[in-house]
Amino acid sequence: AQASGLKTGGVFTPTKDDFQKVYNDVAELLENNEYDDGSYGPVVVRLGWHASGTYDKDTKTGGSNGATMRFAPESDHGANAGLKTARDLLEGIKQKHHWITYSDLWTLAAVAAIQEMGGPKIPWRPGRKDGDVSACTPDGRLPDASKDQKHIRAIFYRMGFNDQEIVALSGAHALGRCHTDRSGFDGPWTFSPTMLTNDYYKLLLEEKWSWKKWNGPKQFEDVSTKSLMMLPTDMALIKDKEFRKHVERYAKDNDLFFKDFADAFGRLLELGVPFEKEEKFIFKSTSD
Ligand code: ZEM
Repeated sequence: AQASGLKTGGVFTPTKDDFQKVYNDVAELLENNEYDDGSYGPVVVRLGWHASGTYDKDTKTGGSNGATMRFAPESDHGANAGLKTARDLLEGIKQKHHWITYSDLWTLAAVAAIQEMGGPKIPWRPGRKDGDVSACTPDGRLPDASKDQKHIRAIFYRMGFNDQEIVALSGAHALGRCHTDRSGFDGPWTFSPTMLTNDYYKLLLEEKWSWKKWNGPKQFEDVSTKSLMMLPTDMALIKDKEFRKHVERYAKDNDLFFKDFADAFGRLLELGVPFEKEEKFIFKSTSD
């Protein structure tokens, strides 16, 4: 395919249009009635999050730069179970647009998934470089769903996020579901797991939640339909007074959630990346 980037001294320099083409190709792959709830969007968002959420602000290691989840041991970390599905899905895009790095591709794809599932525009910029196996992060940098607010804060403060941003990012659990063969947990958080809305916060506050009686790991189910779930870490957001304040704000105001989610998610995807350019792109969604 003829790309529009100028060739300067034999080096291909992609333009915004080239990245928009990648966006469009990702968007086209997302919907698939054979997979989960009909979209690869949620698992692609999770790939972008787990590629980025390894960042440690003190040692300046981890983060989306490097795309080190391509390699063992990081690909085998328990938290990353199931993300091969998303990496394999995006491999075809990488083969077509060979000039893009995996690390730019995974984060751009997460932006495309959010926008295509009705979420806000996430300004994004290129500049990530792929690393090698030596840059793999140690296991344990991503959150453990069986834990409490103290653990959540330790993990997200290490990335440089505050309480409000933690709650805004957690709204991504409006999307997708837990799989017994990945995390061991089971079920979706909302009734519309392929649409980003503030339903996660509304359900946390409005439903009655009780422990699910089963052989699996400890999780909550909604008393009225028993078809939705919450992780112990999700419930911690309404048990903790400081977190709860923000759950209440986002439950009341979807626009506020979208604005704060876009800011925090955009920042998550950039943690630790040594960008050379300031300019960010806002991609057209297919529904625009
Ligand atoms: Zn999740 N997440 N997450 N998360 N997550 C799962 C699924 C998804 C936690 C967690 O342990 C789990 C954020 C924060 C936190 C998504 C996005 C984001 C699953 C189920 C678990 C267990 C995995 C499975 O079985 O397939 C914990 C403990 C978190 C913080 C305390 C943040 C932040 C996210 C993005 C901004 C998404 C989209 C999914 C659904 C994936 C899918 O395949 O459907």
